[in-house]
Amino acid sequence: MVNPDIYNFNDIEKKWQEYWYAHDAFVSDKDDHALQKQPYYVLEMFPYPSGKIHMGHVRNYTLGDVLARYKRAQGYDVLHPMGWDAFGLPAENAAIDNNTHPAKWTKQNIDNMRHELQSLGLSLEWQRELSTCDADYYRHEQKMFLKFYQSGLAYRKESVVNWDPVEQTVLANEQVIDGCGWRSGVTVEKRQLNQWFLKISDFSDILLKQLDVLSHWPEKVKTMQRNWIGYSQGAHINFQVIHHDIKICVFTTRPDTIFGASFIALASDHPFIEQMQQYIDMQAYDTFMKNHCTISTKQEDVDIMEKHGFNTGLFVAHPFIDGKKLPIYIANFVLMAYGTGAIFGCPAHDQRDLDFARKYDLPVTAVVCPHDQNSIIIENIAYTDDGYIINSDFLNNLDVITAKATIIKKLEEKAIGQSKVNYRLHDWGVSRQRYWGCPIPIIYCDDCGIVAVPEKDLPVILPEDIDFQKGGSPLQNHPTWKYVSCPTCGKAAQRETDTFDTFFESSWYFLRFCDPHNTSDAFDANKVSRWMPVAQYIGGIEHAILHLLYARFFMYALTKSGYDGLHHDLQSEPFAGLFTQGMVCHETYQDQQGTWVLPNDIIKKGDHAIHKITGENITIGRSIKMSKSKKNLVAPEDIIKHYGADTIRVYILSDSPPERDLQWSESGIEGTARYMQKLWRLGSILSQHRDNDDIKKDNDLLSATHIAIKDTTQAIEQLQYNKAVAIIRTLSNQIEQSKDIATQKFSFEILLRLLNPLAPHISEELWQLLGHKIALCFTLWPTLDNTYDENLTVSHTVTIAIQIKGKLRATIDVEKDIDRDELEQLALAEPQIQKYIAGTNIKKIVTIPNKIVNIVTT
Ligand code: ANZ
Ligand code: ZN
Repeated sequence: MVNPDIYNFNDIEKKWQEYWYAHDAFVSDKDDHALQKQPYYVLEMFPYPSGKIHMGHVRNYTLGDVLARYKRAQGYDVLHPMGWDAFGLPAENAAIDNNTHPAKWTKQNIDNMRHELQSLGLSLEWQRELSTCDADYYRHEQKMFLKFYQSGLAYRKESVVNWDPVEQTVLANEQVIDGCGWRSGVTVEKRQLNQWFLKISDFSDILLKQLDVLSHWPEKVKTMQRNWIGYSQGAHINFQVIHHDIKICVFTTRPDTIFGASFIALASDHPFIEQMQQYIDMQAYDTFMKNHCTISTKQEDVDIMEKHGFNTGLFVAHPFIDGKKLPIYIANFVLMAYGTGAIFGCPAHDQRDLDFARKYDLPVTAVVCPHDQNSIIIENIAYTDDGYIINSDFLNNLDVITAKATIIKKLEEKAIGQSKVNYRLHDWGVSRQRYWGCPIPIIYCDDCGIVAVPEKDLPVILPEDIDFQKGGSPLQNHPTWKYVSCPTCGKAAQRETDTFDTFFESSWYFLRFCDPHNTSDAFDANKVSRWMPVAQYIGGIEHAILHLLYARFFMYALTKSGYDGLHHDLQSEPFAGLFTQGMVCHETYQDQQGTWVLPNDIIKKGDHAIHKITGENITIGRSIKMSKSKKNLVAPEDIIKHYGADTIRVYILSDSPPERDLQWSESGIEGTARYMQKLWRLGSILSQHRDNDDIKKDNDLLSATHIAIKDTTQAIEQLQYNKAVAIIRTLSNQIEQSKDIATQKFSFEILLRLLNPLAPHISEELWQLLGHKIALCFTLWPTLDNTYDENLTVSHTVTIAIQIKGKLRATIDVEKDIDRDELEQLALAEPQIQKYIAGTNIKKIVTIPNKIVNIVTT
């Protein structure tokens, strides 16, 4: 007989995890029967195998798991896979620091994290597990790249990289901190390197437009993507350089301000400079470059940077004012990567241009006047609002919009410009000078040039014997790997030694999950078209831009380069639904020296804390995202050992709505642990009543139970899991208070079924204890069998508004049609109301039965 006092989560959780696995409970596409079901693909962003799972993972994967389990119970064939985003820099750093091989380090981490995820009882289909560092995965990626190349979607061009002169290596933007290398600490230089690019810019318009059909995406993510793609409607204008047969093309969103132009500014790496070097003082230019253009090309940095310019001494002619010359500057606030890398400056109506003009003493001519004014004077603030045009010849008196249309027409007539849409989004540079990534399958031959590795020679496998101690690119340094013969002419040639950006792997892993064991192709068209798009994708907001954009781009690019099965109702969108969960936060602790202290190392007494070992006073700081650097970490592993997986799952689901940040607290997890113990007790006691009394006499509990079915279903459908937990907890209280065993048993069984997606182990165990032979993982949701009765959800209670002198102060739920006196007594007893009426006299009470109690006080 079970002991109601001992909830042995360790054994129970292990038992059910083994049961599910042995019974293929979470295997999709299993048989013909499964194929007749509706497919439902739920996916959480796959983890980087850093070594251990953190609370963010627990939250992410639990959220997805509830949905996966719920949808299975709803009769869907659910695809819920897991894999590893296994390439990347940390493995290389670990290799350098600890002298291990990245492959070994990664594999150990994966083994450890798989074990931890399994201990959470996630309903994952481990049979589909994949790891992006396996050649069986990346061989298909190499083929994709070659298809992109054949379709003109991949190309090679020179571009600027961050170069660390000490480490002799290229740095990613994240590795440049305040202009210096993160390891070496020396100033980073810019270098030109040949790199591979993917033509995401070909898809700017569709990637933008299709955001409108993603109705199950958070608005904020769509806004971020829109801004990133950065649509601008404007014009190109060609300016003739005076005394030279050369033109400068600028992109502008304000062609209406052309009469206010006072200079031209070029990006420091604009090709004009090289073309005109014999006419420019290159020594002065070099000095300018050294002083002002070394650091960053990130837009955010550029915006706040002090503006500097270099006067080339050359001029362009103003296209509409005869005899007017505009000086050509090189300016550090103009970026080559945007528009054409050249602008005309109109200081009166652009703040950056105005700052620049004041600094270099350039003319400021206002050409837009506010509608309610006769004139305008510009001091140090540019006027950027609407108005009517002045000082502008044939544009005078037009409003801004009409002036834009007029000037564009004129530019087109004179053949010196045209209207132009510009996108901020530029092509995706995918080359990385790294070892631990997918090799780019290209060979360079002196005679044949760029040669694609023939398909029969794929995959190009990473060599294992690698030396990290030399610095620089390990593949480049490898003594033999890169030397091959040209596949076309047979002459000695060299491999590309760069590897792909790791975003490449995460741009299509969700497709591979549909068909992970396919050896000949990346995926079968029928399989992907059965599963795609992912019905619900769940992950962190930090991936709102790049990862999601690249994954979307891949679907369109693959379709364009001949892959089938990717086109569906939402065109080629990969993720029909997206959910971004909030962060897991914790208080921070510091000792008297200001060193961060782990929560585990302190003892808290009220709002005061001391160090466990030294006894020293600890300062408690505000709750922020759990992070290694602030040491405000709680290890999931420890919590699972101490409280069990179901407890951590229910706690993490119950604390706050999934999209909000969650404040981790010891008392919170303990509260949940007590609740689980209570459930255990209730279930074990009920299981010991083996009488066959089938007549359920507690109508209130019955109706409460049916309402709970209805509300939980709705809450889970809307991913409001915290609400689901609250409903279930309320139901367990109602069960406890009932006196009728038959009803209690019935309700408790329902409770277990509702609880199952959230706390799968304890619910399975108690369900079995209550005598059921078929496990919950194979049991349909209560709304789908004969259990649920909508009629019983019709409420026997009503909500009463309690007013004080006509103002709403509280509401209470009471039995329908209770008598007037009782209702008034209940209203007066409400704690909220007690507060208001304390110290006053009640003059009278006006009551409308089933609706309102209005208390009139003096
Ligand atoms: C003349 C002008 C007059 C402009 C005026 C603005 C106001 P968005 O809206 O972001 O597309 N610009 C163009 N290319 C640039 C580059 N590579 N680096 C820095 N600035 C650049 O901004 C477009 C405007 O930003 C363009 O319109 C151009 O300045 C500037 F009263 O042209 B404007
Ligand atoms: Zn050749």
